[in-house]
Parts: sequence; structure tokens; C-alpha cells
Amino acid sequence: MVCNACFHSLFFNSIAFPPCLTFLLFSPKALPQQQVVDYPSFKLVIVGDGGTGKTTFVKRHLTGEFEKKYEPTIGVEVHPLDFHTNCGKIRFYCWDTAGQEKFGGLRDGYYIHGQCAIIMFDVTARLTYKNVPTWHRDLCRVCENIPIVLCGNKVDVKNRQVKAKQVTFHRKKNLQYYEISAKSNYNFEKPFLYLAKKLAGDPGFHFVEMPALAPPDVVLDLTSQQMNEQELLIAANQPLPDDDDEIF
Ligand SMILES: Nc1nc2c(ncn2[C@@H]2O[C@H](COP(=O)(O)OP(=O)(O)OP(=O)(O)O)[C@@H](O)[C@H]2O)c(=O)[nH]1
Ligand SMILES: [Mg+2]
Repeated sequence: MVCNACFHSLFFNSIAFPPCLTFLLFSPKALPQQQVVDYPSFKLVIVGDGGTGKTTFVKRHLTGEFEKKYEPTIGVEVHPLDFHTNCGKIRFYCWDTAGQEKFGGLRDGYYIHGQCAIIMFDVTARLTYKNVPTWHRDLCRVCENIPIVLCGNKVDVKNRQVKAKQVTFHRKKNLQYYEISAKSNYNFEKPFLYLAKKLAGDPGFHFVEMPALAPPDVVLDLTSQQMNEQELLIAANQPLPDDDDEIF
């Protein structure tokens, strides 16, 4: 493990980088109107259809609260989110973009210099999953080879329309997939942890302190979610369908 003193001397002197800290080399320049911090920070772009829960997910981390009301994002909102890791603090500047076309603003202009991304869909709305390839294509046109997490949000809802085994896009494009629920806090830290590990190039990288979230707004039925996770594991060993449209 790298101690804090070591972390700081490496950060300021930039001599030799142990694997855990090589990600410091990729720290972005300070963003306009954002406070500059003396620890590694990354631009994280969050995309996906309107209403899938992008803003709710970010706000849950930011304030701990769950936002019940749906107020579409206009253009983009940038929020810094800090995490405490075994290698010190890191920051994600979350670029929470508008999913609704009419509020899109600069659209893929917001992706420039993105260093990692989350693509979100809503497991209760099929169309939001069908649109994932378009979000992915647009993102990859601007940001080549960045770590991306696909998130299926709202798994707390009983009657989901996109079943776990129907989610195959991540396997085709080599993305990480997580089932999440901003409402119940299920897997809330997983997307950030995966991206941090990838950016650090260190699988041993871990969070040492979790953000204080408000209690879940709904208690997830863990037994049925465990079945979904099991379904995902089984599906991972099945041949990929040629076209996702077949299953819908
Ligand atoms: N049941 C359930 N509802 C959720 C969850 N996450 C978000 N929602 C609800 O989904 C609605 C839309 O959430 P937003 O976060 O505003 O959606 P968005 O993706 O930011 O939408 P745009 O800004 O238009 O792109 C809100 O009413 C939230 O309360 C969840 O995990 N479970
Ligand atoms: Mg939003």
C-alpha cells in the first residue's frame, strides 16, 4: 500500500510512479469555474436517455438525498464528487448531461476530454436500453478508449421491462455492467470504484470511506435481485445474440 507521504511526494516531485499511482499522470487540467484541488481529478461524462436517473444518481452522492421529482437537465451540470481511497483522495468531475433531445445543448461537445463515462438506462423502460448503442457510439467518436460503465438503474421496481439476461450490449463492447438503484442505494459506489480502478491501473485500489447517503427510499428485495445477478452470470456464458432487437 502507498502511504500518504509517498503519495504527496510523488504528486509534487513526479519522480517514479508505483503502479497504483500511475493514474496521476493523466490528471486533467483544472476545469473552468471549478475549484482546483491538489489531488487527482478526472472528467466523468454521464449520458443516457432522459428520465433514466442520471441526475438522481449524482445528487444521491452529492447531498445524500433521493430526488423524487423529475426535472430534466438542461444542457449539462458539472458536479465534483470526492472519494477517499487507499491511495488518497480522488475527484470525479461529473458531467451530468441532458438526455432529452430538446434540452441537449452542446451534446457531444460536452464529451471533449472525457476520461471515463457512465451510460445509464432505465430497466423499466425498454427504449432507454435500445438507445444505449447510440449513446455509446456518439461518446466513442469523441472519447476513444476510455473506461465506460453501463448502468441499468431502477432495479428496485418490481415489474422491470429489461430483464438482466437481456442486457448484452456491454459484452459486445467490453464494458462493465452494473444493476443499480439510486432509490435503494443498491450498488451505488460500484460504477465509481470500477472507473477509479481502471484509471489507476490497479485492481487493488479501493475506497476506504463511503459517502454518507440518506437511508434508502425503498428497501430492495435482495432475494429477487440476487436472482437477477445470478441470471447475469449465467447469461455471460451464453453466445451473444446478433442483434439486441431480437429479444424485444
Ligand atoms: N424507482 C426509481 N426511480 C428512480 C431511480 N432513480 C431515479 N428515479 C426517478 O426517475 C426520475 C428521473 O430522474 P432524473 O435523475 O431526473 O433523470 P435524468 O436521467 O437526469 O433525466 P434528464 O436530465 O432528462 O436526462 C425521477 O423522478 C427520479 O425520482 C431509482 O433508482 N428507482
Ligand atoms: Mg438529469
